Amino acid sequence: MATKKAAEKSNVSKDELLKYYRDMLLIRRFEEKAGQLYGMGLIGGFCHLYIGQEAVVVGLEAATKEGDKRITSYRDHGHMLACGMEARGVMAELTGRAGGYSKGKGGSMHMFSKEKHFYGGHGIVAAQVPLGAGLAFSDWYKGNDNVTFTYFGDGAANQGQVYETYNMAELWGLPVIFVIENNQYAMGTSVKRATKSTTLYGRGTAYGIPGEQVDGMDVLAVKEAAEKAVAHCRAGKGPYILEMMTYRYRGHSMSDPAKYRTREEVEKIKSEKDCIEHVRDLLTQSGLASEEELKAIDKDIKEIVNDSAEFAKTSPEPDHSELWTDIYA
Ligand SMILES: Cc1ncc(C[n+]2csc(CCOP(=O)(O)OP(=O)(O)O)c2C)c(N)n1
Ligand SMILES: [Mg+2]
Repeated sequence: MATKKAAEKSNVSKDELLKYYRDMLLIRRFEEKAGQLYGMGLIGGFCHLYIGQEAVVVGLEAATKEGDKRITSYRDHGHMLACGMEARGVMAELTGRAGGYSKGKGGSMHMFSKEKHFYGGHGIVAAQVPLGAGLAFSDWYKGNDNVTFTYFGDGAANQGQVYETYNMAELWGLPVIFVIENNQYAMGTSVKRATKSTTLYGRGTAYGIPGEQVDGMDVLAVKEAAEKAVAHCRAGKGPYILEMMTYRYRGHSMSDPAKYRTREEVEKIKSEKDCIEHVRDLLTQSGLASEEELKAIDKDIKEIVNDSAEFAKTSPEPDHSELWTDIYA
């Protein structure tokens, strides 16, 4: 497992660390705001927050280039923000407004951006896995060196379609990185209650796909592993599996009785492993950034998030005429 120590040794600049700090903080504050708006009744339907897991998507995005694609599950707001989609458009979609990425008709789990190569947002567990291989197939077919990042959870990793996809992806040498976000739980079921085969990345061995487990709370370790996986894919060597060991701080969705784990378990991870605190410590303890510099970033992020919430509250609801657009009849 790539460790924090190993990552700290890697040569990382102040600018790079500040970027990770900023990008992770944007996701955290955005999600906290989404949770508030949900509580106020301004967001309806399902809403799955990404709080705690920010280092995974930010570290992986650091290894991407223009043209790379990403696809994920319903826990998707962080992935959108990390690939550069606008906070306003994401928040307004959550509140079901016309200014949202799907014109207010999709909601939390159904947003896309062709421009940023973000292909959703999928509510059916593991459905995005074969779709991700399909996206990778399109690049393989065109003969370019783009890579598709296909994210799914530890629970999704027990779905049959994942293994059919592994087989075909390796057989055809598709440029896809399977990112397992192992946050230890699938709704209320812990990994250990769901399987005896708990090293999820190792299941690729049966299909000839290499993989590794990574400290997903450490953005530098994530980035390092991502670069290795990306190089493998771009070199035409086929798929790669990255199992990110991470943790979600909030409930599975906004309605979660949270009876399957103790408050102490959550607090322990928050105090010992938090991904944002880790980068903050790296910056301040090394003297690379001052408290003032970080405070200025915090303020900036707060403004972006407040602005997105204001936009999401004031953008109009979709016009009735929109009922008949963007549908297959
Ligand atoms: C095919 C299918 N089965 C069941 C569900 C209900 N369901 C929604 S999320 C979820 C848990 C998935 O957990 P995991 O893959 O670990 O992702 P996480 O929520 O932890 O990000 C389940 C069982 C579903 N949406 N689709
Ligand atoms: Mg999970």
